[in-house]
Amino acid sequence: MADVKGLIGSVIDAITNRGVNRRTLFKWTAVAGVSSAVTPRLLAATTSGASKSAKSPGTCNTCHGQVAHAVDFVLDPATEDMIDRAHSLGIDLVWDRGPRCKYSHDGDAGAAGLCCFRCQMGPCTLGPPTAERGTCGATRDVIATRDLVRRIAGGTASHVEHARAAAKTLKGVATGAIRDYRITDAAKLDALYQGVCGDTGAATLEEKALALALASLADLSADEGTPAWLRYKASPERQRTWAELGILPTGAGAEICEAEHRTTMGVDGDLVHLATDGLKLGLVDGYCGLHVASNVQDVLFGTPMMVRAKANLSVIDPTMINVIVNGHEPILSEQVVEAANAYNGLFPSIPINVVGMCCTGNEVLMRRGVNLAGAMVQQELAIATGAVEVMVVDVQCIIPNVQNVASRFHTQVITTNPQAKITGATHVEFRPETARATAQHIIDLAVANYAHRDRSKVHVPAYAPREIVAGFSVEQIVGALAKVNPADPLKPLVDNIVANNIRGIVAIVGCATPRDAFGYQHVTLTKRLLAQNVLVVGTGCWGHVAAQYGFLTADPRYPGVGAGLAAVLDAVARANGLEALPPCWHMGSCVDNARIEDVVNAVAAYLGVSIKQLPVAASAPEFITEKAVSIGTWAVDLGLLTHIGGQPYVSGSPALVKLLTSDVEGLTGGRFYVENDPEKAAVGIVDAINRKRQALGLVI
Ligand code: BF8
Repeated sequence: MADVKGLIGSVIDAITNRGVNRRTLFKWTAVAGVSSAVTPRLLAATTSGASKSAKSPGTCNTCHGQVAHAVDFVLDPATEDMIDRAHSLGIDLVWDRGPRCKYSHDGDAGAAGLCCFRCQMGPCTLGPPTAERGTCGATRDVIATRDLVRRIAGGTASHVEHARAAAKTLKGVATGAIRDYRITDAAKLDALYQGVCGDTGAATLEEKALALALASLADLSADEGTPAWLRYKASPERQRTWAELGILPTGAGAEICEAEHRTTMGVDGDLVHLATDGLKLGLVDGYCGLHVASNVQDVLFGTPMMVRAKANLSVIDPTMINVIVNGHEPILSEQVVEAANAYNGLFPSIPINVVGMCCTGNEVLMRRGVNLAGAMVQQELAIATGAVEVMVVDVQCIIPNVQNVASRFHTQVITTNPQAKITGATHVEFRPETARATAQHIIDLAVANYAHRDRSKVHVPAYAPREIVAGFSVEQIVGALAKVNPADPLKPLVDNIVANNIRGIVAIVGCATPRDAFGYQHVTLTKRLLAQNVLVVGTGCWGHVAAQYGFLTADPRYPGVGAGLAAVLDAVARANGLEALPPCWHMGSCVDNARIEDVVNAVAAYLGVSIKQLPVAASAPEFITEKAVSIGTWAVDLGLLTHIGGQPYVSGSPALVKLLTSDVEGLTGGRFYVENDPEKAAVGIVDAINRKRQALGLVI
């Protein structure tokens, strides 16, 4: 027992002085044979940790008690293997740094949204025992809401910039200024041209592409009228609702600029007025960001159809030259894949293996079947394999520490976007006008860098990747259903929803958090929903987690899937000549959440009801980024129950919490549902779905 006490002492010392993540803590206690009765005490110690402030057991400083932690959950042994490897090399990971972040230990004001940095009179931190108002008199409601609106604006700006890049590329292709891309999906271009532009007399593909590009860019720059993409994509009922609420946006630039202005010191000082601006930004995100980026990329690079691939860190092949494409905009990664294919076509002695991370990984998976290396939180681990010649990145979710890890190996991190550089990384500026040559240059750098690989440092985990099936665009879903009923493709889906073989549809989207065991919340929620016959579709880092766990694997036994849903999946698979479908449908990157709205709109129109009446919900159980916050706001605009696993730094304003989780339902029909425990979240979501079914008169 003395040894155990000593161990506890050293553990607490380590927590106090350095911080420790919970995974490491459980490992230490397991190795030492410490009983489960002792471990909760250590957990409590981690919660009080460096700050020594009392927090209840089961919570921690990193997440301020927002997350119900998994005790021993392992998504994928390849990831665990690489975490051990990185730690053995003394490499800090995203899981390690959070508990040591000073800001996290300063009490809960930051997490509650009550730290204001809007001017130099502060920073003001509200809450007992400090003042109830900031220096300027801003209340906790105003401070928390202003910050939330700024985060929504940040996420919206990210998607709008993504859309701008896609639209400008399409414009260049249409005018001939850009020659390294072409229009790949002419049918989709034609449909979008008709829908977004109306018939403006364009005859050729190029004329239609130019009209679509200009209309898209006009939506970004306008400061009056309603975005053309919103008028085309949103249902008439939603448009009427938003018009009545006064939240129809004008152009993206004007709205984001207005939001920044309203939230600066001394402008908008009313919670409800500020919050409605947040709802408006959600629409900008959806219709000036997500829909534009997703659809224009389909026109340029092709609309995804079912593809097979592999997923986990072991897709990094130590016998090959490995290039990781990481980020979000496939304008770059499409060309890198092309250049690698061209190189491999020369039958070199060591071919190139391109693998994808984050949403860029999802993009090239969906259209090209490129293997998935991992989610955002795994990017350091990928480099720590020591077998990556180049990690080429564009924008968003590229954590700056990748360069720090790369400096321990021969890996070259190559930044490419004029908006995004990382100190120490190689910058190779990428422009669509010279895309092919730049991609070729990047491949040349990778080939040259292979000579610098230190074989003694190579460690690729010896766990076979999962076999996965992805590529579920709307066109693919409708196409697969059409094999069941060619005359009325949506009928099999809607009939099975009505009959309760499919209880409802839940879109699980967004990031994977380092605040808990990797993927635990995604997996737990997905499992529970599948078991209750809920069709789960998803995007983003959920796609990586789902792939690594096996939710994207086509297994004719449909393990863990409710009998009704399994029978539907089986019938659709057989009609398509397939042995099985994956239990979950991976619909792409985060901008591809636009695809999910298209599906939901189609079901609502088929039933003649509003989206808000459907047994449909959204969930981002592990959300991290501002982009996830803006997408979530859009989902609430759409009328969806939107579950999030943790509060978005608003808990310091009970009035704002009430607005977001309750009152807003009376406006849009949607609301946020905050539940940190995925088991409870599954119950809450299914309850909500059942209530919607009852209201529609459907069996439950
Ligand atoms: O846009 S899910 S961590 S990679 S923000 Fe980022 Fe979140 Fe991953 Fe893609 Ni989406």
